[in-house]
Parts: sequence; C-alpha cells; structure tokens
Amino acid sequence: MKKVLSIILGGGAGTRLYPLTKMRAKPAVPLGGKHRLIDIPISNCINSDILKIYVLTQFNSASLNKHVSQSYGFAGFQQGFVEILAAQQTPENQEWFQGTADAVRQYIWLFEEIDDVDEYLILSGDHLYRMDYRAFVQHHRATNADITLSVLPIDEARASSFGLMKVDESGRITDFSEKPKGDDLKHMQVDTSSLGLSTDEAKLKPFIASMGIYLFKRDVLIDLLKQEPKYTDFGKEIIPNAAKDHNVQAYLFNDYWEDIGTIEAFFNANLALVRQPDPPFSFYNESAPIYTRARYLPPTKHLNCQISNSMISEGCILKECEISNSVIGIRTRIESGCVIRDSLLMGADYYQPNFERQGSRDRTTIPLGIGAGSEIHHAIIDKNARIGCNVKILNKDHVEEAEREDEGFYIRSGIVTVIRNAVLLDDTVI
Ligand code: ADQ
Ligand code: ADP
Repeated sequence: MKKVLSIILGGGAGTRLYPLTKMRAKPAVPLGGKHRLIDIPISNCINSDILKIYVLTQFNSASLNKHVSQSYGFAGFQQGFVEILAAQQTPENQEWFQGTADAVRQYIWLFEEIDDVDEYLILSGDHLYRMDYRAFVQHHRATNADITLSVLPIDEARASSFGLMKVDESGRITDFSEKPKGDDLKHMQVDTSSLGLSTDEAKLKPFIASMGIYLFKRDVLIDLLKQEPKYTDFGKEIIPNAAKDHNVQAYLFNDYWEDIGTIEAFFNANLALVRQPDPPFSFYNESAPIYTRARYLPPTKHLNCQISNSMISEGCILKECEISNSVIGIRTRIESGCVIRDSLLMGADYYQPNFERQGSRDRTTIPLGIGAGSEIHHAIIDKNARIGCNVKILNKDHVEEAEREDEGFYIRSGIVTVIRNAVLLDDTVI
C-alpha cells in the first residue's frame, strides 16, 4: 500500500450542504457529534495502510486546517502525511477548480513529484462508509486494470443520481453513463445477479452505480488529464471516455455506503447512527476506528435528564431535559425543561465563562446552547448557536424550502437548519 497515493476531493462550491458550508470548507462539517466529514476517508486510508493523503478543497478554512493538523500529526506513521491543497489562482490559472478532474489536474505537478507511487486513489469527502481499500487495490492489480471503480448495486428510484455502468463477464466496464434520465436510464438497466446478488436482490437493484471512488494507474491518470484539458469532471467526461479504450474495471462493494452531500442525506445518515437495534454505520469498531482530533474534554454531566436512543458527545452539560433519537455534539449545553427529538445538535467550539452566561439578556447576551423550555424537533443546530428560552423549532408550517439567513436559519427538504453562530431570541417559533 506504500505505493498508493490518496487524493480526497474535499468539495466544490458546497451549495448542496449549505448553510453548513457557510463558514467552513465541506470536509470540516461536523459529523456524528465529534467527528468531521474528512475523518471518514482519512480513517479508511489509515486503516488500509495508505498514509500519503492529500485533501483538495475549493477554499481553505481555519477549522479544516486546524482539524487536520491537530488530528493527523502522523508522528508515529513513517513517511505518512495529510496535506490540504486549496484551489489557488496562479499566473497560468485564473480560475477556481472547475470540477473534480480539474481539481486533480491543477495539482498534478505535485502528485507527479511524489516518488515511488504506482496508483492514485481518488476519494470523495462526503461519503459515510467503512472500506478496506487494500482489497480494492489488490483487485485492481490482479486484473491489470488501468482504472478501477468501486461500485454497488442500486434501485431505480436512486439510480439517476449516480454514474451507471454495464460490465462484461470479466468485470470490465463496457459502458458508463453519468446520471442518466428517461430512456437513457432504462438503457443502463442490467441483471445484477451476475455480480453475485440473489435473484430477489437483483430485481430490487437492477443498476450498477459508481461510488465516485477511483483507482488509477499512475501514468493513466497523468495522461488522461493532460491529453484532454477540457475534460473537467471524472464522472461526466474522464471515466465514460476512458471506458471506450482502457481496461476500466468494476469492484463490487456490497456494504453500507451513503453519499451525504445534501442536507437531507446528511441529516438522515446522522440520525441513522442512533437507529435501534441495528444502526447501518457504527463508530464502535475497534478494528477499524474512525479517528478524529483528541480534545481532552471532560465527561458529560446529565442532571436529571431522560435520554433515549441518542448519542451524547463529551463535555456537555444537560439539565433536566428530554432527549430522544438525537445526536448531541461536543460541549452542548441544554437548560431545564427542553425537549429534543429526532435532531442533530452539533455543539460548540468553546465554553463560555459563567459570568458571560448570566446577567442581563438581550440579543448579544443569549448564552451558547439551548435556553430553558425550548423544544426542537427534526432539526439541525449548527455549532455555537445561541437559542433563547422557550424557542420552538418544529417547522410548524411544514415548509419544505426557505432561506431565512438573516433570521439565522434555513429550511431544506423540510429540515430546519440553524446556522453556525446564529442567535434565536426568546419565544421564537419556527
Ligand atoms: P457527484 O457526487 O454528483 O457524482 P461531484 O459533485 O462532482 O459528483 O462530487 C464528487 C466529489 O468531489 C464530492 O466529494 C465533491 O465534494 C467533490 N468535488 C466536487 N467538485 C470539486 C472541486 N471543484 N474541487 C474539489 N472537490 C470537488 C460522483 C460521480 C458519480 C458517482 C457519484 C457517487 O460523478 O458517477 O455515482 O459521485 O456519489
Ligand atoms: P473543535 O473542538 O470542534 O475542533 P476548535 O477548538 O478547533 O473546535 O475551535 C473551532 C473554532 O472555534 C476555531 O476557529 C476557534 O478559533 C474558535 N474558538 C475557539 N474558542 C473560541 C472562543 N472562546 N470564542 C470564539 N471562538 C472560539
């Protein structure tokens, strides 16, 4: 695995996860209470012995740099590194990354310079899954592939959001179509029992989808990016064209994998962590842990709370509240009489001194956390939010989409998302 260099696509404009990406790069979006999105692919790499890792991001953010430098020092890992590469303007290039392939192309001069690399592993920064890339790399080498895609069978309802393909008996991809619709979608339907699915499973999932995870032979990636400078995207251009005249192989990954690049998918994946009895993804796996920054936070205090089916991160102070089916992030403070249901609270980046929490209450002095008597249902509360007393976040009018940035929140797919650092005054009702 020493000969594999990993390149993580950390995000474009970040519109689909907005407003979580309002004040941070996408890889720094908090996940599951104490992690961040970028911890997933980096941990999968480390657990697969792939220790040379670059993260490409459209813009740099203090929280991303701090998180990566403080989490992945790699003192104990020989020759390993995790480095962030942000899009930058140069005399030759006046533009930001135009797409996934363009992002890689703009730094190809750097990737070429890394000695002793046989393959480039391209990963996405917004997927939730646990994968041992070693089996994937071995499959690529065994089939002498130019490119290998990690793939999974998928149902018709979701098929058109993915790159779909046809494969021959040898596993070679003979046709690839990026997010086809209508007749083009029908044309990509296949018998997935050839992948080893049972007849019933194959009926339910008659499409083979790309997970957006690619392994390239070193020279193949360099040549493809240099030959066609106008190809800016892997899924739209590079992969479909390469499938015509290269050995592009499919590697089946039949396990939990979720693209969590939209608010709805992100929210559902977070809440799925507390699903009973079998959550589809678990952070509780000692053989392949998901790493993050060590923060040395104190344990959480529960003062007469009723908590069910929830994950409570470290360093919280929870007073006489009711929490169910929720994920509660680090340093969250919840005051008396609150009810939190089916929600994701991201917590806070810092503690507020007690003298600041007390005293007269106006817009600027509402303390961090959730004020007494508040009720939150089916919502995301981003970090450092200050929710007043008796606030109700229920989406009472069943709004699907709303942009109320000046009032501190968005509604996307019916999920209220309170923006980072937002202040909601006492008695606000959403
Ligand atoms: P999408 O996920 O729709 O489809 P895209 O939006 O290009 O593809 O994103 C792929 C990854 O690259 C994401 O992690 C994204 O954040 C990141 N990214 C996008 N633009 C970037 C940029 N300019 N700079 C850095 N990173 C960027 C892709 C494939 C499909 C496949 C799905 C699986 O194209 O074929 O089925 O992934 O989710
Ligand atoms: P995390 O534990 O989530 O990784 P950090 O400690 O990295 O959080 O802090 C995240 C952000 O919060 C940083 O940008 C940091 O500067 C900011 N921050 C930390 N302490 C304070 C504070 N007391 N007031 C305002 N911002 C703070």
